[in-house]
Amino acid sequence: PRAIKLADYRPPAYLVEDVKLTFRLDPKATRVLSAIRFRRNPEGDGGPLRLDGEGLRLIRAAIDGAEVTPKVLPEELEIEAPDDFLWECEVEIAPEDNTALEGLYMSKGMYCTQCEAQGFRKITYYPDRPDVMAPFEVRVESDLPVLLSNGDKVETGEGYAVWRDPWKKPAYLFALVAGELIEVRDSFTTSEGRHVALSIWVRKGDETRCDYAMDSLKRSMKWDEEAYGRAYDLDQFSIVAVDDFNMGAMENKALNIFNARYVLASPETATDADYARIESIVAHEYFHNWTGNRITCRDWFQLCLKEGLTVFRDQIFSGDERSHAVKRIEEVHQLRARQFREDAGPLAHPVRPTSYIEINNFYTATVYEKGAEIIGMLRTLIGPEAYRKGTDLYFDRHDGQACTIEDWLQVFEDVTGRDLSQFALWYHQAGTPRVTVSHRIEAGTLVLSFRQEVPATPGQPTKQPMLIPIAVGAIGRDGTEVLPTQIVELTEAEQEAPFEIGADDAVPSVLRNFSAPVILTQEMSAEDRALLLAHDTDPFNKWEAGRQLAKTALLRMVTDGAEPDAAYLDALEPVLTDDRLDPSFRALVLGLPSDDDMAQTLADANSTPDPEAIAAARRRMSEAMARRLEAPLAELYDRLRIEGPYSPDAESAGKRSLRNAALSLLTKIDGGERARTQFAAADNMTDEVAALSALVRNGRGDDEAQAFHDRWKDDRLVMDKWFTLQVVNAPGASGAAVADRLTQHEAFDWKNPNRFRSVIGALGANHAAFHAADGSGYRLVADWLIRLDPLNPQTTARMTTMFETWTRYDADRRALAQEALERIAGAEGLSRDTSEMVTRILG
Ligand code: DPP
Ligand code: ZN
Repeated sequence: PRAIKLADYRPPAYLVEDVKLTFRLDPKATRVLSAIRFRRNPEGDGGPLRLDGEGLRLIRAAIDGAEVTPKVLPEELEIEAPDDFLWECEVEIAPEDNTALEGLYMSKGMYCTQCEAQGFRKITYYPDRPDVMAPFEVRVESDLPVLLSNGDKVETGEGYAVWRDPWKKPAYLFALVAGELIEVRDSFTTSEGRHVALSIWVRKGDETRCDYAMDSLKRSMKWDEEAYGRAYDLDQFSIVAVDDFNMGAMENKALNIFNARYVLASPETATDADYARIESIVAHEYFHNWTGNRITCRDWFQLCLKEGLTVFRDQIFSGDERSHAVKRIEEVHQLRARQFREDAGPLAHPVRPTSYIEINNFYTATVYEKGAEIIGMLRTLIGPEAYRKGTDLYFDRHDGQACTIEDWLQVFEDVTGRDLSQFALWYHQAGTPRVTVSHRIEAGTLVLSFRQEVPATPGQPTKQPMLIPIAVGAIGRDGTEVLPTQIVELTEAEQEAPFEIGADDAVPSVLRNFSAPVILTQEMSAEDRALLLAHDTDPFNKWEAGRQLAKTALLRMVTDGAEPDAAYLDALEPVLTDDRLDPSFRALVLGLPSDDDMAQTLADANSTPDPEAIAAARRRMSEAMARRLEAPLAELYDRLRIEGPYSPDAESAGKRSLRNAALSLLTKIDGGERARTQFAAADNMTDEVAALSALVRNGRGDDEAQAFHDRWKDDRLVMDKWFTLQVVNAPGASGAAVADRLTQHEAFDWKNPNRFRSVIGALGANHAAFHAADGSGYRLVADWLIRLDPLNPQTTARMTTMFETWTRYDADRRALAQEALERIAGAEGLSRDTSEMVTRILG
């Protein structure tokens, strides 16, 4: 397969004036009739009309009413055409046979679509590229009661409905839904006085679980008006929940389609984490209405233009709704776990890639999360007011256009007069920058010395120094802040920054609030870290100090067989018992770095990680924490019990998270008594799952797992949790056997992406199990990926990333992983998606 290159971008030969579609729905033989007005693009190359199309049966085609016979190739159609004409075409497709879940497909009797990035070409012939934007009118014909498409409904009658979307949009934002759906209704009046009907469409029985998504939607609409001055622009906005969905959700204009797990929630069935994710994903997709839909991407290399920005927007929204400090720690935790890992391995790529074989493989942590970090750094560098001026200008200047990263950066250059060319390297250079800092204090001046280096990544052997905003402060020996937060702009490979602190001793607090996505190396004594853990005014660095202490202690346990560090355990107690601190923050401080994080840290230090030794060290450390902190943990566990009905608000969720963190530790030493009691009495899924997970982790949860199964066997979303938690928490290397056994369970519907991920994907989250010395984890995952690929290439390809760290490990494991990867690579008829991924991972 051919690589697509950014450098080869050419404007489209034809533009589309408007689109009329008619769908005659049928599971095996849906007819799609299109009437499209084309006009030659003066900026195009003057070539013939070329339309993308895949797996379509062409019934007939006409130009200005005269039947034509185009040249039909497997992935496109070509024909000589006049400069301005009406294209009419009829094709047949079979949604029921569409197991790839791209284009028009069926999920439990319901028709739905997923067109990003290139699914529309599986629906009809079209210039399926984001820089071709047009208004759509869609007529859906079917006996099903609910027929939906983008925009506002303009006509409806027996067996049909007509929808019109007046806003120009690219085909990837097209959507259609038809089925027996229940509507949950609400409304919102915009700041411009527009009355918007809001609907969430679900399957019967799910209508009681939509309140939180609806509430999140209304809060998002209001927030975007206040934070960005963006109001909604149609009279109708819908969300549809679908059980079979490859991704999280999709921002189709006025008709968002969601993986059901990110819509449906009730206290009995959803955890606090589920509620928080629903809130952020509803917001994310809604925010795309302006950042993605009204202004879209010129080509798919610019994906971060809409995704990085929209992730940044949903992050700040969630922080505003909950707690910025806690949210930031969670974001960084995710960033390190997913994006740093990606950036450190064979799949590293720039936030704006320059080449791809299958664009679906670039919906990555780098494009999304690092893309969001870039926006955050930009705002830090220019300040919130200039940032808002810049986004206002962006919306003014580019509304209705398909844009590039250059367009985005230009508005900020224009409002600030700043040259952002060095900053732009964040989009072009892959790899996580390493920043090393040391300090000295001379006559009341703190001098920080920085060094930066960006490691080589595939295709990019050498790098230039980046513009890195580093937030710094300092804490005096007595615990008071002697330097409030300042921003240092690193631009050179080596650089010094002096600060008057009026003291001769202080501990610098560097990279506050994680102001840049870098790996920071700072030699620091355990005493100094303990001082920051106790006194840093920056909540992120307060947490980070504890994490660094934990990491150092764990590393010594793994490499030197040391005992759990008593000083670390001592330093935890005052934080744990400080009731002025947010309970959810304290819960995060109790969390140890993940096994995968420890493995990467060892690999970075050129040492070979031993998954069993890492898991054993963590277990011993947790047990030591439980013993050392037993009294305060038990006290908190009793005191934080919430009386009265469940509420998903941040404060209650914070109490539950600290209480359940305490439970997790106490279960190591109390024989499982508290967890069993909590499990039996729980009136909400957060407490139920926490108790069961704690038991399973300690090999004590068999009866409870069975009880959970019997209670929830008819609830698909809760059953996903049941599968996942058994795999993730399986002790030692037993996880692969547990996963293998679960794949034989009658409820393991492997063709459903959520269920597949709940077992096979979950194994990737159990480090010791996936990397079991006998290769059983690698083999099991390879077997299942080979099985899924012919049906669903996109989900298969995504899950190959479980292997992206394979070169970190010892020769025996490497050989086993390579064997598994080569077996996937050699599978007959392997999809383009999976083939590209496996090739890159093998290197
Ligand atoms: N554009 C979609 C999203 O990120 C892709 N899943 O919201
Ligand atoms: Zn998005």
